[in-house]
Amino acid sequence: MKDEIIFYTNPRSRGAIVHWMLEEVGCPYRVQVVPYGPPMKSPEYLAINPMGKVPALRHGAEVVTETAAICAYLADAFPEAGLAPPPPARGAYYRWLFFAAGCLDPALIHRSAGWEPTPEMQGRLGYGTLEQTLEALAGWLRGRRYIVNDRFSAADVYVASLLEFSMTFQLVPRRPEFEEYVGPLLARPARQRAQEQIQRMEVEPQTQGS
Ligand SMILES: N[C@@H](CCC(=O)N[C@@H](CS)C(=O)NCC(=O)O)C(=O)O
Repeated sequence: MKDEIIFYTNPRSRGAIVHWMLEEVGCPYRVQVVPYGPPMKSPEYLAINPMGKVPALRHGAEVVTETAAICAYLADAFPEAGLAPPPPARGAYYRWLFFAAGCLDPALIHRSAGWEPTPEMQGRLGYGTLEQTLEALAGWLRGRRYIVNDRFSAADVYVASLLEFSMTFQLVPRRPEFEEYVGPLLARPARQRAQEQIQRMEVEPQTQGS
């Protein structure tokens, strides 16, 4: 199929974010579960993602890796889903999507690994400290339903997913700004559908159609 979407993922991975995004878009896609270990480092899969990591997406001839990039790509490839603001109004959209991928994600991983930047390193790391990163994000989210005005977008799928993961694993305190923002987003039908499929994948880890 010319423009078939193949979604490479693992049920225990950032692939959950792309899964939610695909369900928001509503396009047909095929799930290819990539087991951790040798299959993810096989020549066949390294040809898709040379990092040997999930998620990845093939859409016809296009291959996209990096969770935030996949979310932004899908929003652009399926404009009818309305998951990206029009280009002149994309300031906050790009700002917080890139902030989450470039600052929040590494800050969370460093904290989960037990690594704390020294004051000298804080000046060199894009995120400074996790606390600074969270303060900046909380300041933006305070009183907002969505990252971009009154419009749900791919940026919400990504930011809300990282916040939910990090609060669940107690890397981030459950501050009201985060809970009030994340709560209604997690209840969206598309996210529920994605979660149900992920749970099924855990029990039946073979390739799935959707
Ligand atoms: N920067 C990448 C990170 C992807 C990543 O680290 N994926 C993990 C799962 S969440 C993985 O595939 N790890 C397996 C490995 O490196 O062997 C993204 O945002 O998509």
